[in-house]
Amino acid sequence: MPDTRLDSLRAALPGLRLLTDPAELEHYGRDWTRRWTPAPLAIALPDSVEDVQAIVRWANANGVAIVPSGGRTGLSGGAVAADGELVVSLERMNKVLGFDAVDRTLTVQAGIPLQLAQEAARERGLQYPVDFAARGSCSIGGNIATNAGGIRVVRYGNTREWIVGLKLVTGGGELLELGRALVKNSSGYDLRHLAIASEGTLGIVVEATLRLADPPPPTNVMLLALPSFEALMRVFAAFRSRLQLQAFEFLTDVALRHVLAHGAQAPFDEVHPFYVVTEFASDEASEAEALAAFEQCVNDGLVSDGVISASEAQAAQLWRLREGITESLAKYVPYKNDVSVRVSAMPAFLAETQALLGREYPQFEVVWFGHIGDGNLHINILKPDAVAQADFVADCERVTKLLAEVLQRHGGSISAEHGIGLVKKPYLWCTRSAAEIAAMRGIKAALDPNGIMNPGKLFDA
Ligand code: 2HG
Ligand code: ZN
Repeated sequence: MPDTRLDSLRAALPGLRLLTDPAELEHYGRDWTRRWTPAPLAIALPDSVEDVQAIVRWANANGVAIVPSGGRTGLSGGAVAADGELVVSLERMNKVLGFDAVDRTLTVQAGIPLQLAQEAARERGLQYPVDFAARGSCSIGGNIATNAGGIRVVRYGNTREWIVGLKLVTGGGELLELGRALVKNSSGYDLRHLAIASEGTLGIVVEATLRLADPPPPTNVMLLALPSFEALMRVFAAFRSRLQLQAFEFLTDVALRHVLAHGAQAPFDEVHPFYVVTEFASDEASEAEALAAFEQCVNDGLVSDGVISASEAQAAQLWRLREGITESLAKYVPYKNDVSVRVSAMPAFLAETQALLGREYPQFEVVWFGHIGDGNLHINILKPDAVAQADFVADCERVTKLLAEVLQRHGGSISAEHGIGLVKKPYLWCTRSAAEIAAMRGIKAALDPNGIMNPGKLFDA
C-alpha cells in the first residue's frame, strides 16, 4: 500500500530527494548493531538547512517520527529505524563551509565523514584530533550525537572538547545557533553541550564548528606484551608518568587471534595473554623515556616483550592489530559492551568484572579490548553456533544487568562512547539517577514538544 503521507512531503518540498525503494529502506534503516529489522517509512536526503527545517515541520504536522542519520556506524542502535520513521540522512550535507586561521576553526556540514574533516584540517596545517577506526564512514554529526571518543582521548579528550559551535534544528523545527565559536561565553545554559551526546533525541545537528589543534608531533608506536591483567594499569602508570601519551590501548590474545585470522601480521613469535598499543612523540628525549619505562616494566615483571615501529608502515601495521578488531568480529554479530569507570577505579573494576564474566559466560567467547588509558573497556561476547540468536541475546542481557550493578558500585557508565540508543536503554539506571533521567525528559519535552525526534532511543518515548 503506497503511503499517502509522503505525498504532502513531496508537495511541500518538490526538490527533496526521497527514497522508498526496499533496498534503500533496508540500507538506511540499520546501523552496525544488525539486531533490528529495518522498517522506515522513507529516506529523506536534504541538501540544505532550510530543507531540514521544512522536513521537521512536516513531521510535526503529520505525526511522523524522525531518525537522524549520519554514517550509521553506531553500535547501540541509535540510528535504527524499525518502526515506520522517516530517516533524515545528512549524507548530502557533507561540505567544508569555512576555515578561520585566527580562530583556528573549521566549519562543516554535519554529514561530512570524520576522515574528510581530519584531512581538511591537515591541509590547513592543523589537526582535528578526534580519531577512531570508523573514520572513513562515520560522520561528524553522528560523532556529536554520541560524543564519540576513540583512540586519542587520553591525549585530546572526547568530541565534546572540540565542538565550539553547532547548528541544531530542534524537534520543534527551530534553528538554534549554539556556541558561536566564542572562547568565552558566560551567558546562561550551554545548549550546545546538551546537543552533544543527545543521540538525535533533541534535534538534528546540521552544522558544526570544530576547534583545531597544532599538528601532532612525529610519533612512534610501541606494542607491549603483558603477562597479566593486573599489570595493565601499572604499565599505564609507568608510561604516563614519563611520557605525554598520544594513545594507550589494550587487547587480549583472543582479540589478537581474530585480527590475525582476518589477515593482520603476527607481532611476536610467542603468544602472550595481553597486549598494549601505545604512541608517543619520536623525539630523542621521548624515545629515551619510553625505553626507560619499558625496562622498568620488564624488571618489575609487568611486561614480557615489546616492539617499536621503525617506519610509518610498521606503525600502521601495529595499529591494525588494535583497530582491526571490530571488523574481524563483525561476522559474529557480537553482543557489545562499552563501559567506563574512573581510571583510579579500573584495577578493582577489572578484577570484579573478569570474575563475573568468567563465572557467567563459561560457554561464550569473550573478547576484551579498549581505551584502557581512559578507563573504557569494550567487551564483545561472541555467539557459539549451537546457541540460537534470541537465547544468546537474552543471556547477554541477563549478564549485562549484573555488569550494570558492578558499574553502579564503581561509579561507572554503561556507555563510554557508543551511546545508549536501544541496546543500553534498559541499563541507563546504573549510570543516571531517577532525578537525572527526569531532567533529561524535561529537556527533551522543551526542545521536541511532540516527541518526534528519535523516539524510544535513550529512554522510552
Ligand atoms: C573501538 O574502540 C570502537 O574500536 C568499537 O569503539 C568497539 O567494536 C567495539 O566494541
Ligand atoms: Zn572504542
